[in-house]
Amino acid sequence: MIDEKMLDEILNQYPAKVKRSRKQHILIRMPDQDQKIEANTRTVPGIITNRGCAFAGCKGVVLGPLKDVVNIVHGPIGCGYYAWLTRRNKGRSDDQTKNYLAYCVSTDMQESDIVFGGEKKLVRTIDEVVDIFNPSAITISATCPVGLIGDDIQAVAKRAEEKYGISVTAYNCEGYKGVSQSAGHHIANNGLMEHIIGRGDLEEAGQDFTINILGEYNIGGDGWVINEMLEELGYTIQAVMTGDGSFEQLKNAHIADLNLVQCHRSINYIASMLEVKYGTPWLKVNFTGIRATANSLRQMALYFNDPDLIQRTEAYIARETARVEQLWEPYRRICQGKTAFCYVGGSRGHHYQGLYDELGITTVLAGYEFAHRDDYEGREVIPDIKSDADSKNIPELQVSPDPLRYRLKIPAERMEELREKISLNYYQGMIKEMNEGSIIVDDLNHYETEEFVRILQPDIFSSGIKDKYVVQKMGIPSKQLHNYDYSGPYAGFEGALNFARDISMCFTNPSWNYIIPPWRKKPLLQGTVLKGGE
Ligand code: CFM
Repeated sequence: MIDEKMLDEILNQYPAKVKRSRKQHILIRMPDQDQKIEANTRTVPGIITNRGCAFAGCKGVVLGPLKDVVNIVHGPIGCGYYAWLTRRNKGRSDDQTKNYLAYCVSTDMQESDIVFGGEKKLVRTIDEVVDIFNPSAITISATCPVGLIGDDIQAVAKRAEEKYGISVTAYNCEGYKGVSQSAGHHIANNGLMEHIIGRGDLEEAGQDFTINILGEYNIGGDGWVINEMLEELGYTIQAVMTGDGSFEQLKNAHIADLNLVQCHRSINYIASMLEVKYGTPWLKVNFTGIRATANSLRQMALYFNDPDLIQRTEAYIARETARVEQLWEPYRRICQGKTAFCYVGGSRGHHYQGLYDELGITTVLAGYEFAHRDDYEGREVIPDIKSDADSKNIPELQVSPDPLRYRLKIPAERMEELREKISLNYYQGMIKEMNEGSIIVDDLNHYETEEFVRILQPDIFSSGIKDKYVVQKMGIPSKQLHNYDYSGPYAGFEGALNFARDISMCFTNPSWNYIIPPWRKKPLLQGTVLKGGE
């Protein structure tokens, strides 16, 4: 356990101003108090953070997984490297010639483009993309220099759209646009909402239980597990945003009767805007872990309130829980009593705690790289969040009810009744579910990582590639929860079983016995020899 005094000792290594700032980003959980945490502010220069940039959040996270869209990265080729599919967001298509995930398309700006402007080159790139791929949609994502030299990518997109009669949208997601990739999520959400969702001709769902899945990116095949489960239960999935998703589905996303929100951080803007514009409520779900998956399925069935669906859901949960619990018992025995750090970008820092708990593993430290206060404290704090120069940099899109397509999906009284029982249009955040004495850290940095690991000595550290090996060199296994260390899927019942197996392998791997962490070489107690008689 860490107390305020120990925390202070860790922070005392910082200059006074940095200490004051970092202190507001770290909490020791006291369940009987309303605790406030600072988040979504700039990382102090000089500190080694795990965060990415706005371009990563826009192109990499939200737009990149759309498989039938050619994503053009407008910038020098160094940024173009990240136009590759580096995030394990899998996608498959019936017509593989319309799946562009494997391609990397960049304008490869040169010095002359920086000096004289890059718009002409962007126009030529679009012509080439249409000529080679003939896609139904193109996106253009700007990297830093584009904003600095002032290329008007919006105007280029508009002209290309008129010229070719396809969707061409541009995103001013220059890396510096915000304090982290979170800014890029918001920029991408705005663009998709303004130009793509609602572009389709469909007026009605036409099928029972039609849903969209928001904030599921099909990392390691998670989305496929979820789709299979929901389809077996009788749901019709209109669109997934955006894992294995497509422009073709997305343009008709307005017809769904319910929007599921898996990752709140990256897509809550679209969820809220769809509610205002089309009257579609959203439900916060979490398909990580047996309990969370069962709970989410039950809430969905209750929303649709269909006796057959409710009964099918219960039968499915009973069958799958029994199957998985039997198979994972040996793993649970290995995991029982262990402790974990659970530090990921946004939602996963919260979601995986439930799965750890089911395996008998206690999360002693958790946090997010770039989430906002509502992801920690719950959406009720949104009105209290102060905007600053960085957040004002991202336009707030104003939407209003669509005169033709807005309709209540369920009667208003039923909506009120349901809000008492299920997470409709609400996310409670991470903190409320955390144990007394556990540590919550926003934008955990490498110095603090080393200090917290030294003191708490967790049995497993879960984070990403940027800190994985530092921690492993301390003799502690590290599980990447961004890309799953090339394993997965980890979603749903099947995924929980995969996770239990992989985590057990981390614990039973004998290699940790050969690593002596630095603190084992140092004496734990320090004493001084006093002169006789004193
Ligand atoms: Fe959402 Fe994500 Fe996450 Fe995220 Fe990400 Fe990711 Fe993530 Mo890496 S969208 S916030 S920007 S759940 S890429 S699939 S794992 S940091 S916790």
